[in-house]
Amino acid sequence: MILRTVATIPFPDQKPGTSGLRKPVQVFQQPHYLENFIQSTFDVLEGSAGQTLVVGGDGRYYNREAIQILLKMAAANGIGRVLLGRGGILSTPAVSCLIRKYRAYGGIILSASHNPGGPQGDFGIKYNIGNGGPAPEKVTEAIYARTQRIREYRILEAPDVDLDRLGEQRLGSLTVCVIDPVADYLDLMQRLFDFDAIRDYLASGVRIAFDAMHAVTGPYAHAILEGALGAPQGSVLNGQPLPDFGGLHPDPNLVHARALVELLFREDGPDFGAASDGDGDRNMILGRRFYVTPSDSLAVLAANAHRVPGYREGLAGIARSMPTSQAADRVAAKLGIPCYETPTGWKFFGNLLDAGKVTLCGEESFGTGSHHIREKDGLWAVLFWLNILAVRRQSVRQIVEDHWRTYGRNFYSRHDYEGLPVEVAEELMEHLRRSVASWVGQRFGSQTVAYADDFSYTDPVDGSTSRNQGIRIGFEDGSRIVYRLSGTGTHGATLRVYLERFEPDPSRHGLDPQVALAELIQLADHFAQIRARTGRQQPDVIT
Ligand code: VG1
Ligand code: CO
Repeated sequence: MILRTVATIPFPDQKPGTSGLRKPVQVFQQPHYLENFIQSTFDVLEGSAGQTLVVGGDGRYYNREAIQILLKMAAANGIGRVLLGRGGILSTPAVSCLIRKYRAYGGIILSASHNPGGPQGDFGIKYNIGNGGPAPEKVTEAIYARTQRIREYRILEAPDVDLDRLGEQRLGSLTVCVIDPVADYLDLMQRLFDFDAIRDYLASGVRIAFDAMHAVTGPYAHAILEGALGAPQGSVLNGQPLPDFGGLHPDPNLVHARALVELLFREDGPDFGAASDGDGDRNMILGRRFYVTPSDSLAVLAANAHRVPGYREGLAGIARSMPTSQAADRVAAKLGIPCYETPTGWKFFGNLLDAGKVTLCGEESFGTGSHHIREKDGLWAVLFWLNILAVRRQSVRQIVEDHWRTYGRNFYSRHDYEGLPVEVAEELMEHLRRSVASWVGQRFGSQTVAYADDFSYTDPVDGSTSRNQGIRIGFEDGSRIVYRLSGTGTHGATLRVYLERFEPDPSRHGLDPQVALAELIQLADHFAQIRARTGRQQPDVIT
């Protein structure tokens, strides 16, 4: 085995976004591209010599090749041990679980999460720190700064590691330990949820469908839902991870998880349905002929947490990303606990969780999680729902409608305009940034603007400030419109428009959200001149 030092030059575009570095596969396949980013990451990790890293990916195209490169570079950079999921497979929440359980130095996840996969799709890489969570901005900024100065990287010339053989293998001074990707995660879930109660509930004849979308959660769902919990074989759909996700787009929403939605909306459909994304940290929850918005899901979990063993002691607090609806705030108020509002991206929850200030966290983008790890967790959310259903023995629809009767309903929707020219999207945001302050106090239709700004967040734990996190326009009745540009897309710009209106009157809770939000949708276009500036008549994706 030869340790090689390879000369390289910087790539200008290696700035991590909302969650790691994501690019088309072909960009990652360029000579030195992946290597530069990995070396830059190792360069900013102080004291990593001899330490343990957790490594795994979502099984997408280029996963196995990237892992071989990563292992050889870890060996050349003095890492002591790598815990690697068999076949190169680990979900994002499983990585977080393993880092914490084995007190690893950190972890590297090969995934572009909800982005499409395959040779024409996207690839990604993200670094997680010792608390198990996504690297905070000061770390990702240091990695990026390093990528702009890199001159060489180190790699071991050695035969490939057998990714599929459990047990230890040596790569120079590095020990690669190939582990079962599911076991430790299952163990953690069994300590949080009442598996006996869920097993009884599933044995009572209810039917569930979990769509793994040929992404990473297949092995986890087979082992947990059909194995440990005894759901009938066939409850897990598309359960085999495939490099191209079987042609599916593993983004669990009403558009991309269409087949599951159609199944659940049949008269004789299953009682409970769920799906997760590429790397297993997202979840979509459905009942028979019923869709639960992620914002409502967070609120329902919070209101029912005392029924679940892992949360019986109560919640310290709740955190949600700024564009997520304020449904959870109402539960927090009733429970007498604080509710924090953070910028978009799971990395902002890490400090609050570490400091014990919050127990549950959520984002409108199908992300929910808790202090059990430091990532959002798709299957965890599914088990949380199943545990509540097992205790309450009501339908998903009954539970959510009952929640609305108690707390009122926060009508909510997100409109995405994808693949816009970058300049058009940036000018639209700049126009808003310049104009919003002048709209405060003005009346538009039935709404009066109460506040309007570009959201800025100061972390209550470390005092760091993150600016320009989304334009928000708040109205006197509590309604909101929020605008952001996506930080995970790889083609052009994606504009996200988030809409929210509170409705206390139960006789109006059955309205279609697009109808209930019609005035706000119109105002959102009026303020940002979306149609005029983009030429688009409607959004590409509505969730
Ligand atoms: C999106 C979501 C954000 C989420 C992020 C990563 O980011 O809006 O809430 O944390 O994806 O999720 P953006 O910048 O595109 O809006 V995942 O499951 O793709 O890692
Ligand atoms: Co994800």
